Amino acid sequence: MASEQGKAFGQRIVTLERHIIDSQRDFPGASGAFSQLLTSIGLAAKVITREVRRAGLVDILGKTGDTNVQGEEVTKLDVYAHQLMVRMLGRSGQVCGMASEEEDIFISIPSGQSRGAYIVCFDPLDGSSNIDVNATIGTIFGIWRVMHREAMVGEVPVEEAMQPGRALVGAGYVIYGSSTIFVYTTGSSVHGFTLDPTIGEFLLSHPNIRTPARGGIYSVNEGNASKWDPRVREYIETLKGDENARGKPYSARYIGSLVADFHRNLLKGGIFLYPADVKNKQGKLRLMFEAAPLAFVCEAAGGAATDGTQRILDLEPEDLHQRVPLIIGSADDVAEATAAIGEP
Ligand code: P6P
Repeated sequence: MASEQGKAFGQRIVTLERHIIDSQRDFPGASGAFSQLLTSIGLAAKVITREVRRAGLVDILGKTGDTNVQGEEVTKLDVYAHQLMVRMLGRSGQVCGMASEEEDIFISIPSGQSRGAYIVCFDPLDGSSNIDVNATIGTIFGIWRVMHREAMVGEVPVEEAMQPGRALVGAGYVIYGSSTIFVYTTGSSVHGFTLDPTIGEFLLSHPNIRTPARGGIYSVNEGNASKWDPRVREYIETLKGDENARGKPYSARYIGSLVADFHRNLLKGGIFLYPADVKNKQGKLRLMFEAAPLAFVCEAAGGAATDGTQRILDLEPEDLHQRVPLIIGSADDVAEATAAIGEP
């Protein structure tokens, strides 16, 4: 019987960089540009991890006193993560334009700078209202290819970023929790890597993540219940009783940090909802920076994501910061929720 240590030595240690390069073989003719871009995001995740882990020790907790384009108070760690992502992506040489949830305008990489054919939309630090209470937060990113190569001559127009989620070539998230996990997909499979801080490497820990077709968890802010459409209230009530597909109540889990709620449900099975309500008629979450990238990951893991009537990945964006109702998670649960809540 192989010893535990022997088994450990026997297990192949796969770093994020190694995995990206190995996966590149699935794309004949790949130039390595996408691999370099993904590696740059991985490096940004390591640096943000360092700052998140020591945020309480240095003066980057708390608010800056500013509000972002979303009208939300900006924390110092938000600003740090945003500036770092802009710098790392800008210097990767693989990006010609980017958009951040923290910046109201599209950022075109100057034509004099080394640029590539990718457009990245990202939420640098999602759930940042949880930073000061040491709750889990995350980074979300989506990678599209520029639609018109001629657009790369000079200023890249924001229209190049206005692509549906189904056009994503890669997407993922980083979750800064009890450990830091980097999850990404190029559309066919989803893989998770846990940061080993002793060697500063992301190591493959969750190969080929598949989300259960049905879960036992629902995640929604029930404090908004009085503002929901009655059909939403009715659907949520069915999850609390025995008259549902499980034949028993679902468990309620809601951290208030999308990446944390999404990641738990992806691994265990479950459904996350941020529906529209009488106050937020388009919901609260952003299509380009949150819903589309996570929907791309979720579908690649066998799950589903809708806005209550249609597939998130089919939504044609009309505004860079547009919000969208989000129902995401286990495919059977999402189908039932959409049927219950969607337009008659
Ligand atoms: P509420 C965090 O501010 C966030 O954007 C997501 O991470 C999270 O899912 C949602 O908002 C929480 O919103 O209204 O429930 O506090």
